[in-house]
Formats: sequence, structure tokens, C-alpha cells
Amino acid sequence: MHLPENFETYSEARKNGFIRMYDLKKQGKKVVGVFCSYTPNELIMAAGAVSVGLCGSSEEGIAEAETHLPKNLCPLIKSSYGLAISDKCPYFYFSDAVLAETTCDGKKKMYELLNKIKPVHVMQLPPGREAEGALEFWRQEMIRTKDFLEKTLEVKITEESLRQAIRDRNRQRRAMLRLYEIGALNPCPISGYELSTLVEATGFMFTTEDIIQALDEKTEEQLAAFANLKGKKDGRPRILVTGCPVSGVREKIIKQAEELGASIVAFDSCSGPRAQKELVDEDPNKDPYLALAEKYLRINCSVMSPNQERFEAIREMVEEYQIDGVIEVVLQACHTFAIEAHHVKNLITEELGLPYVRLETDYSNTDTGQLNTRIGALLEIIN
Ligand code: BJ8
Repeated sequence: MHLPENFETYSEARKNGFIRMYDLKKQGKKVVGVFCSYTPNELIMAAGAVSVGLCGSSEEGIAEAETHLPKNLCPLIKSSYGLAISDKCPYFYFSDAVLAETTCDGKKKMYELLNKIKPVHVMQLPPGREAEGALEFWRQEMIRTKDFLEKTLEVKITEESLRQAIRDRNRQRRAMLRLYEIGALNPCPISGYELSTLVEATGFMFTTEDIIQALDEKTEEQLAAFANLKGKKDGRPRILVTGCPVSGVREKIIKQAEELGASIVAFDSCSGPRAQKELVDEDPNKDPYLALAEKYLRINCSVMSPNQERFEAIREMVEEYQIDGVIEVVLQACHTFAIEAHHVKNLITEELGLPYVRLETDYSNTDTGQLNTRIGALLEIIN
């Protein structure tokens, strides 16, 4: 696996973002902490505030969290909560408010505890897209969130500022999608480890223009690298990673798989294009709250039931990215992804005839050797 000399790890990017955020706070900027792809960031932007991801991605904070939360809970939830209550996360400390959603049971109950420390607004996400009224209910949640932000941040969200935020966020999505599409090139010039790290590091840049510039520069650099490869194939198995977010297991799964010879070219997860693929409708005659509701309700996370759209997205990605095998990441005690993995396995192995492995793990390093063996076995089957 080749990494550029100026490669910034996720934790370095996170640390470097602290200074930027400190400066923004000194200038009087309001900050809203977020946890999920269902968060309508456009509302935060329209309020003149910046958003920052608060999802924990390391073992830090887990011991503290376990004094309040069950041990057998998703590490992402425990780490996020532990960092918050132990004052170990400067981004949580700087947040004037937290915007969250009722996604999985663990997260939504954790938010009730978090609300004792900061103002937490929890959007009630419909559990599916198909029920009559789901879309209108979700549109009303957008309006309720606007009201919360206006009151808590003492600002006014105008229709004009919201429409501008929608256009800006769409520009950012397009830039991100262009970078993800590098993975469809064959051979793929960028490692999945570098790609996913860079995309998540943009969460610690706080202006649309900075983010777009970083994404565009990487895309152009990789297009040039691909042109230099002059069509030479590298023979590495092309892998799709699906399932739970990979931030907290990037080193032991993504990096390790590439060190074992895989080329991770695509992500069907919140570490990939899942939440970026659909833009928000910019039609000036359309109600912007309806446009936001439509876009965010289409995100195909396993918390939705049924979630047919995820399987369609996987089918399309397997074809577009010329996938040879699939790794499914399931974080410990994540019931929705663990159960949905049954359908995913059938789709991959029976319908598409490809090798598949499901890796159930947490944020510790105790299973690194075991993961190495299982990933190695998958690559051997493909080879
Ligand atoms: S849209 S994937 S960011 S909910 S892994 S905390 S589901 S028990 S992170 Fe997620 Fe939003 Fe979905 Fe994406 Fe619960 Fe599962 Fe843990 Fe999860």
C-alpha cells in the first residue's frame, strides 16, 4: 500500500482541526455537534453555524462510558458518550448544541443521557420510508429542527440562507462523489485507506470551500496517477467494504486488508457515498423543507425497515467498481447491520456469486490476528 509523504492520519486531522475550531469559536461562531448521516447539515449551515462529527472512533472514553452504559453495546456509541462525559473531546466541549436522530436504539437512548450535559435535539426519524405520512412527518421534523436551532443559537434561518446552504452542500457532495469514483478506475490508483481517511478528515475542515478544494486536489492528483499507470493491471482483488462505519476499525480492517494485498475500491457505508449520492432538490419553486426531507429519507442505512434500496445500491456498486469480493463490517452489538447481513450475504454469494466475509468486531486490538486470518482467507479464495 502506497501512502503519500504528506499523508495525514485520521487522528492527526482530528487534532489539527482543534486549532481551526478554537479560532472559529474566538470569532463567535456557533458549533453544532452531529452523529449521523441523517443530520440535515444544511440547516446548521443556514443558521450560520458549523457542524462537527462527534462519533467516537477509538477505545478512548469506552471505560468511562461503561460506568453508565452496558458493556455489550456498540463501541461507536460507548466511545462517543465516554468522550463527552469525560471531557476528552474538544469538539463536544466546543459544541453549543447537539443535533441527533432516533436511528438505532442504543444511540437514541444514549442521547437522553447526553442531554444532561448539552442541549440535545433529537429528530424523530421514521423507521421506514413506505408508510403513508412518513415523508410529511419527516418534513415536520425538519421544521422543528429549524425552530430548535433558531432558539438555541439565537439566529434566524431565512429561506434564502437555507437555499444557499442547499446549493453549497450539493457542491460539496459532487466533489466527494468525484473522488469516490476514482475507486471505479482499474487499476485503482488510491488505497481505500487513504481515500476513507481523507474523506473523513474533511469533517474537521469547517468551510465548504476548504473541503471542496481538498477533495478536488486529491481527485486531480489521482486522475494524473491513473494516467501514469497507462492501463497496467495490478492484479489485486478489488474489494467492496459494506456495513457499519469504519472509522474506529480502519487500521485493523481497511489498512490490514490492503497490506495483505487487497485493493479496497468501494464503501457501501457511511464512510462511503451512501449519504452523498442523492442531492437535495434545488428547484426554487419547491419547499426546501420537503426537499431536505426527501433527500435524507432516502439514505439506505440498516435502521430503515425495509431497506431494499441498500441491496440495489450494492448491486450497482459491485458492477460499477468491478468488485471481486466483499467484506462486511459489523460493530459489536449492532443489531440492525448484523441482521441485515443475512440478506447481504445471500445477495453477494448466491445472486452475484462472489466471495464474502462478515467481520464482527469492536474498537479493541484483541482480535487483530483473527481478522488477519479471515481477511487472508477471503483473498485466497478470490485468488
Ligand atoms: S446513517 S450507519 S451514521 S445510524 S453501528 S451506532 S447503527 S449500533 S452508526 Fe450510523 Fe447514521 Fe446509520 Fe450511518 Fe447504532 Fe449500529 Fe452502532 Fe451505528
